Amino acid sequence: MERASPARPAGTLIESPDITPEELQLAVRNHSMPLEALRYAITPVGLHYLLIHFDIPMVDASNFELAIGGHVRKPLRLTLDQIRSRPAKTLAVTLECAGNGRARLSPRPLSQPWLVEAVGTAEWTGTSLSAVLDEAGLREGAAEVVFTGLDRGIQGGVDQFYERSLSIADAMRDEVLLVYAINGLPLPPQHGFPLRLIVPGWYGMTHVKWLRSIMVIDREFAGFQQASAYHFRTKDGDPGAPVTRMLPRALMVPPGVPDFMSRTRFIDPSAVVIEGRAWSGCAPITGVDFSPDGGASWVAAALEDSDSPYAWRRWTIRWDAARMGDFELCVRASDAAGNVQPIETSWNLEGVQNNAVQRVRVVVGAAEARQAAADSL
Ligand SMILES: Nc1nc2c(c(=O)[nH]1)N[C@H]1C(S)=C(S)[C@@H](COP(=O)(O)O)O[C@H]1N2
Ligand SMILES: [Mo]
Repeated sequence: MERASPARPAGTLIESPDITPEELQLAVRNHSMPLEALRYAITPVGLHYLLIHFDIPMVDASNFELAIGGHVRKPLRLTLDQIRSRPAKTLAVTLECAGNGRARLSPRPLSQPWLVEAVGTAEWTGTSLSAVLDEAGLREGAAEVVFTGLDRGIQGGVDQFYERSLSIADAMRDEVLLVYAINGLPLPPQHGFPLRLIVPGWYGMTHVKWLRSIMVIDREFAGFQQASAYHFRTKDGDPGAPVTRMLPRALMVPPGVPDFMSRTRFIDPSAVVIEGRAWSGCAPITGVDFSPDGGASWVAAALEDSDSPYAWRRWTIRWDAARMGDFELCVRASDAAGNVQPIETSWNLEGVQNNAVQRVRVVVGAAEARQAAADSL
């Protein structure tokens, strides 16, 4: 089904730094994680970022059934109780939206205008997807598994249920879960109640919420969110590379206290410990570097272990903020696959995978200067 496009469809390139009403509309629905929440290893549920393309469906768990079918020997229908009575597994997993960093691009593709904090880490509890697929029995020629949500809307002129696919090999990995709980509580509506997919290491779009069906197909899935969206393309018509696993990123808790409007940070002259978290979906994080001078010089931060290979790692570094003045703090992560966060954004049409380094403006000693000025009156 094709529908008329709105006046400014997603992907329209915006030259102005001003946020449009359409972006504001998305931004108030889909919030990011406040950076101070990087202090928690496990993000409290209400602080975890959210991304919802269409509307949050209201689901009655008492008559919910997940359908598993398509290219399988034995199609299944599972109630929530049946899913919850299967062997359970809990994993701490960091999720990041593929569009994180989009608002920093220039020109900026019209879509959810994330800065840098579209991320969160939760303890997800669910049951193994591969065990369910084994029970259904993949038939000869099975190629991909399609995950369909209950939420419907129009994007790119296409009327669709939100759906994404995985290759059989990716779907059968041990860590891929059908999840019904977050941080020990049933999923709240906004995170996919009653059931969602979790694919550790992959960007957010893969983790289909409000699952209604899992269909095995014998060809490549051509759905909008798979074949059209989520590709790294620099020009129209370019087939592009599909977005899959999260590139490395480190974020810091901005030190000191913020100015209400600009969020510029103010700190007293002293030695401070800067802390943050770093993650990559490609390979383990091997290093985090900190720069107190906008990227002119870098020093290695101390990295802590993480309880889960799929969750971010804490890092700390002491910064001697003895000198009064303006500073631009930067942080950058690298992983064991050789990926290093770039200094500059890598521009693309959808504004995906922009993992350029975080920059935080800090003013040291302004409070003292203000106090001294007040004292001298
Ligand atoms: N059914 C459905 N699943 C979805 C989405 C959606 O709009 N509908 N958004 C995806 C995207 S783009 C992201 S980044 C993650 C966000 O998950 P969260 O809101 O639980 O943080 O959910 C993914 N799963
Ligand atoms: Mo996303």
